[in-house]
Amino acid sequence: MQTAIDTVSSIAHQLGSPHSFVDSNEDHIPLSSNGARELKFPPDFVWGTATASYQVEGGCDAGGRGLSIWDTFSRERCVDNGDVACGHFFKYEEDVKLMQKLGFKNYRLSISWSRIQPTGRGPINAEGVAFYNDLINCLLAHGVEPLITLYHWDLPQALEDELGGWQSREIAPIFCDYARLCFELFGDRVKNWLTFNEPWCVCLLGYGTGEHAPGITCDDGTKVYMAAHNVLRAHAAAVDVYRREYKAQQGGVIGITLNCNWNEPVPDRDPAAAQRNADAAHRILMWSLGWFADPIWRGDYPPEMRERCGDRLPTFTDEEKALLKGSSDFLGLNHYFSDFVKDCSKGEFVSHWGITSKGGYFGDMAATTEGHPTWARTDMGWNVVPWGFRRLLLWCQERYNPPGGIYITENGCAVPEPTKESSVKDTFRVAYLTSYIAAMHEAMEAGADVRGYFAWSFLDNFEWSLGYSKRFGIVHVDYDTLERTPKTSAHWFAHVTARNAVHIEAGARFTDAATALSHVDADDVAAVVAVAAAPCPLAAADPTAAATMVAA
Ligand code: PNW
Repeated sequence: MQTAIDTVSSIAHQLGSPHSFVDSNEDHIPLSSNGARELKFPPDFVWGTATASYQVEGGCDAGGRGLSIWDTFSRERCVDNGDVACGHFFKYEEDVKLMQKLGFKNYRLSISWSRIQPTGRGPINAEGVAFYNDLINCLLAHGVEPLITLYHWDLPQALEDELGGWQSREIAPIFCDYARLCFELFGDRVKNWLTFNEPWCVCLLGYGTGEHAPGITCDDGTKVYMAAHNVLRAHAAAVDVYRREYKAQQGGVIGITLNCNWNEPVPDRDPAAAQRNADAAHRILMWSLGWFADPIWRGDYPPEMRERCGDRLPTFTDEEKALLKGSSDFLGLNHYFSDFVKDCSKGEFVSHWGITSKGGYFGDMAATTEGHPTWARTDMGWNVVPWGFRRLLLWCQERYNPPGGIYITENGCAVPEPTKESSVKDTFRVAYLTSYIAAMHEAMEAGADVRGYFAWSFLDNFEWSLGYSKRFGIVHVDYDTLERTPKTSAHWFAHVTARNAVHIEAGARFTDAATALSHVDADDVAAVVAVAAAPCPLAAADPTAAATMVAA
């Protein structure tokens, strides 16, 4: 039988028609007598939930914290800001107790750099240090293991003002000093580190489309590529410091988290057109994941980027390349959705605000994405395509084969939840998470070395330029009272993590969650999962995925 990895590696070249290949690793999935399946995970599999400092903490002016670029950007240019957010800065103890109650044993959080160093370098803010000490101690006391992201987008404003933020080469050693400080202060207790969250967003949305802080737009792509270059240099330098100065004594691991969607070429009966779409899909993977992952796992930028960007893509010195290669103990991966891809000589991107960008980064990538009319979409407009997750994982495994495995550091969905009542009965989210976890399980059966999964997000929170309108939490937050209420998905996820398995009802298919779930009583989690079994419209687009998701 052809393995799934073989299948994935050849997808790009084989997809002349969507029906041109079949692989059935459904053989591996144990079926109970009634056709229900229990997908078990390895005993040491890591389950957790995630948040980020600016999205949940609030207390922006409390405890001596300095301004970050997100304070400035959101106050000046967005409808909402993170001044209060979930008030986690004040309510962290309650939050940690809730994690313990739900049995969530791992928690991914980020440190607000300007709480530790209000101007990004120099003086240390003792109150900020005390907050993270208290939070870390509280987590450990409640049996929750922290995974800490050093940079989840909230750059101290002073570094943007004084240097131009990630545009400046000088920022790498400054970030490195901040990282050293965190290892020094917290590394006796924190054993799991991430340098950066999603450099793609930092660079492209921050210094290209301008829809994220610091809100800089740049049409020729130069700023985007320069920011990425400096993020990579900063990442490598910080990992080097951890390994040389702290690892032996503290014994932790350190890596990076990258975001990537799956990009499926639009099939075409004309082999030349099919090939063009396959090349375009490959380019999107290179311009999103490969941009960062290639330097780290293969030693330099993808050759396709060098070819098309020329001098606008900066070059690494031999020393930098050596420092970068192997500079992540594992691959942290954030994944949310998939698209179909077509070749397009004028790459174009429409942002959350409806701003269209062309040229530069998008022109270099020369690809355009579209959904499939039958796909369910989340409140972000993101396509629900579990089989895309499976393919992405196998693709990552094949291209990078990361020695420390892959950790899913974010996966989840925003759901329209206009009232608390509708929010806590989040059947759509349960179906989304079930289907994505099942797809991840399939990828693991087929050879992807996935070792952990963190649901985004523990709490409803500040969704960046979209403010509080998008709810990603498995715990509802009432923004008037800051009251927390676990949603159906939180109870369901607690069940998954406790059993280290996900239960799939007989006949369940995971594609058209939206229509299928509208009439379900959300209190009945089993029914929710079962009803995710509506007729599978995706069968038309991907018979392979449909076949593997359906019990006999
Ligand atoms: C991530 N995309 O952002 C961030 O790490 C989180 O802070 C955020 O809340 C979450 O995902 C949901 O948005 C992303 O366009 C932003 O592919 C954009 C994309 C992916 C992730």
